[in-house]
Amino acid sequence: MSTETTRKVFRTCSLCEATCGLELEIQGDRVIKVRGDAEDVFSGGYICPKGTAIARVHEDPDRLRSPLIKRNGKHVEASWDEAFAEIEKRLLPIMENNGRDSVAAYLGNPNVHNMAGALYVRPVLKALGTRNIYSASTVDQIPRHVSSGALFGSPGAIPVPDLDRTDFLLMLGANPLESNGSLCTAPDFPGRLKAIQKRGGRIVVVDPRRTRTTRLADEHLFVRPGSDSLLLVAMIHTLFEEDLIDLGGMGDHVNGLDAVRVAVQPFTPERVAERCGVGAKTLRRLARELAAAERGVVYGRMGIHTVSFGTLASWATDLLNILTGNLDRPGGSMFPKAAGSRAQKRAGGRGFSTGRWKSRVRELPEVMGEFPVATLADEMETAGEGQVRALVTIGGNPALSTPDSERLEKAIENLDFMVSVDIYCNETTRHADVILPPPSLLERGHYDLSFASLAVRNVANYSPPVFEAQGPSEAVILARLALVASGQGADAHPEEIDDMMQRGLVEGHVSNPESPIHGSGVDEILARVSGRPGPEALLDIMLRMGPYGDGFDDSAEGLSLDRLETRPHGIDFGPLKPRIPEILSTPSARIELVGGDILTELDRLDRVLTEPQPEGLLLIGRRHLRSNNSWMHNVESLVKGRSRCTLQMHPDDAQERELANGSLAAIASRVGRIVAPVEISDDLMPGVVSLPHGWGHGQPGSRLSVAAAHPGVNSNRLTDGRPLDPLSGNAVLNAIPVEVSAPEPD
Ligand SMILES: Nc1nc2c(c(=O)[nH]1)N[C@H]1C(S)=C(S)[C@@H](COP(=O)(O)OP(=O)(O)OC[C@H]3O[C@@H](n4cnc5c(=O)[nH]c(N)nc54)[C@H](O)[C@@H]3O)O[C@H]1N2
Ligand SMILES: Nc1nc2c(c(=O)[nH]1)N[C@H]1C(S)=C(S)[C@@H](COP(=O)(O)OP(=O)(O)OC[C@H]3O[C@@H](n4cnc5c(=O)[nH]c(N)nc54)[C@H](O)[C@@H]3O)O[C@H]1N2
Ligand code: SF4
Ligand SMILES: [Mo]
Repeated sequence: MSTETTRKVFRTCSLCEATCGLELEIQGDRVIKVRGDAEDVFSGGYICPKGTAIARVHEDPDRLRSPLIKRNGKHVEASWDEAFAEIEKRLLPIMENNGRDSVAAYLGNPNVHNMAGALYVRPVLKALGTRNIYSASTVDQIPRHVSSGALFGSPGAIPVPDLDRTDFLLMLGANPLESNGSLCTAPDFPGRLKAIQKRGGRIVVVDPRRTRTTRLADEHLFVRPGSDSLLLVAMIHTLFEEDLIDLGGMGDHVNGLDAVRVAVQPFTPERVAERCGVGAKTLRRLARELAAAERGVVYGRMGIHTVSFGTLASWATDLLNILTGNLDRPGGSMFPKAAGSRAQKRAGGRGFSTGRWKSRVRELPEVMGEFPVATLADEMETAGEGQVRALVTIGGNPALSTPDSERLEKAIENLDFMVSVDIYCNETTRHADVILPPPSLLERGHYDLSFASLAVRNVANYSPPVFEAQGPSEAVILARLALVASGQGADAHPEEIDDMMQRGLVEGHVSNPESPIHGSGVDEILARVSGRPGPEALLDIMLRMGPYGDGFDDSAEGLSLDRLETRPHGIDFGPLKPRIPEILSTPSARIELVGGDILTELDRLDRVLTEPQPEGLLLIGRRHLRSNNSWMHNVESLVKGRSRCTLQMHPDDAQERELANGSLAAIASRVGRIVAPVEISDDLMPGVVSLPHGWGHGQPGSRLSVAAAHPGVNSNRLTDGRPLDPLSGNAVLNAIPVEVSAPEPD
């Protein structure tokens, strides 16, 4: 028996958006047990199988512990100084000879789960000075930002369903029993859904596939993939037609109600029903039910955002909430107020615009400073001034995560240089000339900067590192990368970046006449946070200057990182409170119901409806509780058992193609062809097939021994980089036309 003492630590799980509290039992340098933290103010002990696996990722022998440099086609271990010297030697000449836009950056999903990613990527991008910025946002939630920009004037003003107080939830294209929720941070999402039913409420789920979530729901409606915007707009139509509009408290805060009435006129339930696969009577009933609910809310996610009308569908969910008086009221759709956000100003602002510049090849508009990742390969392949010759990836695996990925990988292979900040050598980073591995998730402090502003309660929770980092922190790695890219050399001190960022943040506050520290000395304030690592120092400033902060007044009761550290289970600031009009940043200080280019999308929707309905199978994705996008398949406990990377299809569709359960099927789209085992299931709507993403491991040069034994196939070889949601540039990952057949014998 070990004589080492065990210690208990509490930590917020940073693996998905649910932010569960974990209780870790530590012995020496090992995690011996992980359970849910029963006292966590938000999750109350809830945990999923991935939460336990956080320890397995930390221990994973395949996780990189030192930088790798590619020499003669093979990755070899190198020191940190060698790695940065290599980047300086190879990246700078490309920038100097071909211009700043010749370097592209891809920022992956883990950046939003990580303080370094949230705070230190910005200086890297600034130093690169490129317009070729890409991220997981354009294969995910960017339509939601664009619709919020149009309606509320700010892409960050995203309302969330007030799950704990609603009694009617209409949920579309989300499967929180597997995903644990998205753009709605709610640990124990399943329990919160059951609680709706326990208090007599109703849940209706719209999904082309029967899922664990639809099984829990009171009603499940199959919908034809890609058609939700029609369904939602027909519901809006019904509200007008049947005189069910009741803006409630929003009456004085909206512009454009008549324009909506006119624009939705053509979309009668009867006209859209066949396209949606949902009857007109049902559509009308849903609209009436929402209007009649005392506290109702419409919530949509991946399945309605990653389609060709993603922004319109996101807009339509908000419109339904606004028109039924459910926006900004308890039990409806509400705006969180995060502890790390800026204490609120007055309503009104400059509003939101896109297209300030365009991509070189396809002339796609920039959205939030990014181009659609679906056009990254175009920018690499197409010769001419500004052609992308080098790539920086930070916590991303676009070779598995982004559309038409076989083409993207070929383009990456032809680059002159690539550097990746990543904990693994995987399908993407195997192509990198230099890999810079940050410490593990347990070797860093954690605060959910992103998800606190999407949470169904206002909470704050800080987790100190569990173990001392074995190498430079991710913030230091990114700071050094920024210094190299800005020409200050591989030897420059990363503290310069810390100082620059802290100074910038504090200067903003002391120069603001409404700030409690207006007129204070910058150095005096900086001295108060010194001694903390860079991200923590920034966090402390943000918390102290935030809506619950002490404003740097030590005698005040308010929040500071010191105070938060005394509360290992977090601090609960209570349920969400109304925030309109203060949250509005439109020039009119009102909600612009037809802001942005929403009306042009309604016109396009009308045109689509007049075209003949395309025939053939439509491919959709799916998530599993034991998955996490592309990168946790190297944990044995999460991949053991039957292969999950199967093509699910309806028995009729299988029979028509003479495909048996377990047999292989060839799946072909406009851009690619893959082979996967068939899983026959009447969970699928006829005409719809489903394949999960994030698989396709075992590639030469990657170092993922467990994942290689459970490779699966890459569904993004089928997704197409050409069609996009025009307003946001989001890729179309659901409703992909495919042909499925028995593979030709070799
Ligand atoms: N067909 C299809 N494609 C999809 C989706 C879909 O539903 N269908 N979903 C899309 C969505 S929503 C998303 S968010 C994207 C996700 O796609 P990506 O943005 O590519 O993110 P991940 O697949 O999560 O890959 C994460 C990478 O970060 C690394 N990593 C993990 N932790 C850390 C860390 O702490 N620091 C650093 N530097 N690296 C780390 C991992 O090794 C891995 O390489 O995929 C999208 N792609
Ligand atoms: N276990 C696990 N959890 C995760 C992740 C993971 O990979 N695994 N990834 C995380 C990330 S990055 C994200 S963004 C979130 C996403 O979280 P969710 O938004 O909940 O995403 P999914 O679980 O993919 O659920 C999407 C649902 O949409 C349905 N769907 C597909 N097409 C359509 C359509 O056209 N219309 C409608 N109405 N439905 C459609 C699918 O059948 C599926 O049930 O999950 C996060 N949590
Ligand atoms: S639901 Fe998400 S946050 Fe909670 S334990 Fe699982 S992976 Fe971690
Ligand atoms: Mo995502």
